[in-house]
Formats: sequence, C-alpha cells, structure tokens
Amino acid sequence: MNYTNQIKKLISEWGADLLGVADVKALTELKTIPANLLEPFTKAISIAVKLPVSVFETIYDQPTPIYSSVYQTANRLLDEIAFKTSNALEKDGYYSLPIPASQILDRENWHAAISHKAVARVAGLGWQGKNLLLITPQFGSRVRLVTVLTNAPLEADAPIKNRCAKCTLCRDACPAGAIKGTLTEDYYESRDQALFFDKCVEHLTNDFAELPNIAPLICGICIKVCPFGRKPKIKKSKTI
Ligand code: B12
Repeated sequence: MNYTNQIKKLISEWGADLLGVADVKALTELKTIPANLLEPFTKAISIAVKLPVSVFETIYDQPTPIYSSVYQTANRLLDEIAFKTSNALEKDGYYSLPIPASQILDRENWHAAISHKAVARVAGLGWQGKNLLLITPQFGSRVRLVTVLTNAPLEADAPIKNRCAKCTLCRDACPAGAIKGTLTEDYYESRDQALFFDKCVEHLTNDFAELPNIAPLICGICIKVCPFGRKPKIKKSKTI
C-alpha cells in the first residue's frame, strides 16, 4: 500500500467518513490568517465526519438542543482526528498542522485561519452548493470538516462537479431569506455572490443564539433540506 493510502486508512479508522488531499498550489488565492499560513506546506488533508440524518429531522424552523450537542461532539471528534493525523505525520518525519474545526479568528469579517470548505472542495469531497456549504454526494451538507496541513508527499485528489442544477430547496427554506439561489461551476469568489451574508449572520447571532440550550451560531435548515443523502441506507429491523 502506498503512503497516501496508508495515511488515509489510518484516518478512516479514527472515524473520518470522507477524506481527500488538496494540492496547496490550488489554494494560493485563498485568504488565510496569518497570510503566510500555507507557506511551509504542500498538501492539505480534508477530513469530514457525517452527522446523523435523524438529527436534522428534529429541526423545523430553528436549531434544536440535540443538533447543538451533536455539533459540539462532531467538532471534538474532528479536532481529535486532526490532532492524531498531525502526530502520525510528524512521526514519519513530515511537518503537519491541524487547523481547528470551528475557531473564528476575525469576528468582524467572520474568518477562520483557513476555509475548510475551500480545502474540501479542492480535495474532491464535494462541491460548493447554493447554500454556500460543501455538499457531498453521499451525505449532502450533513458533514462537518477539518483540515490538516502537511508537507508529506501525498497524492492529490481532484475536485468533483457541482450537482445542484435547478434545485432551490435551500433557498426556499432559509428562515433568514439569505440564500440567493445562484449556481457556481467551481466556487463563489465572494460570499455575497451566494448569500445576503448579513441576513444569515444576523439571524444566527440575534435570533437563534438567544434560544435555550443552543451553542452560539448554529442553524441547520439549509443542511436539513438538501436532497443529497437525505435518505440514509438503514436496514429494516427484523420482526420477531
Ligand atoms: C465564520 C464561520 C461562520 C460564520 C460566517 C459563515 C461564512 N459563510 O463564512 C457564520 C456564523 C455566519 C456561520 C454560519 C454557518 N456555518 Co459556519 N463556519 C465559519 C468558520 C469558522 C470560518 C469560515 C470562514 O473563514 N469563512 C471565510 C469565507 C471567505 O470562506 P467560506 O465561507 O468558507 O467560502 C468561501 C471560500 O470557501 C471560497 N472558495 C471555495 N473554494 C475555493 C477555492 C479557492 C481556490 C478559493 C480562492 C476560494 C474558494 O468560496 C467562498 C466564497 O468566497 C468555518 C470553519 C472553517 N474554518 O472553515 C465554519 C463552517 C463554514 N460553518 C459550517 C456550518 C455548517 C455553518 C452553518 C450551517 C451553521 C450550523 N452549524 O448550523 C451556517 C451556514 C451559513 C451558510 N449558509 O453559509 C461548516 C460547513 C460544513 C459544510 N458542510 O460545508 C464549517 C466548515 C464548520 C465545520 N468545521 O464544518 N459560519
């Protein structure tokens, strides 16, 4: 088994549901904090864990405490997988940096160290959907993401085509009326191409963050309605 597949196998065993490798050269235009974040690295590993479909089926017009808890568990799991991945790569002699799953560094412009969605898109996990999120063929947007930067000699994966087509379910369901419904072939150059960005932020910060037992800044509605992966493959239970 080659080195890329060995590392991928390890990461899957730690709980990743999807993963891929992006060539950092394809990300040089991406804004990062700090600006030279990518300099020591040649590859970015994108890792996704899926969230149970049934969790989203508890959501109607606002996030639920169950979603809030699952969201936090997914972040913890992702941070742990990224931590273990970095240490495994270092043991093999390669630089490696785990980027936190959900850490906002610039609250004025709503920016993290790097966009996990951009990395995941370049690494072939999915496409950037009309909801601005990463949509995967297997689970829709019901995945959370993390990134590990490295200089290990990993083989890069290729992006996949956008499959949103004429679907507008996320636009029609958005409680803030924030999704414009614009289609992109590869990615939106700015968030405003896809969203009335302020409407999304204001709904999450002013309305949903006030709800009881809700971790700040979650919603979940544009994730719930995405038809990709909405019907999980569940075995019928045996009758006795
Ligand atoms: C800040 C933040 C927010 C802010 C701002 C959202 C935003 N769109 O930026 C607020 C609080 C509003 C928010 C809301 C939500 N968020 Co949020 N958020 C983040 C966070 C921490 C940073 C995002 C960031 O830096 N954005 C900067 C902008 C410029 O980048 P961007 O939005 O990712 O998209 C741009 C680039 O990706 C670019 N792009 C794509 N491909 C490429 C390729 C190249 C080469 C280039 C140059 C650019 C490029 O296109 C976009 C437009 O410019 C990330 C975690 C992370 N580190 O990525 C989570 C994250 C994006 N959030 C996530 C989620 C799920 C949500 C919510 C659904 C809330 C919830 N959990 O229920 C909503 C959805 C809102 C929406 N429809 O966009 C997930 C998305 C998972 C997925 N399947 O895509 C992330 C990745 C967290 C995670 N670890 O999984 N979030």
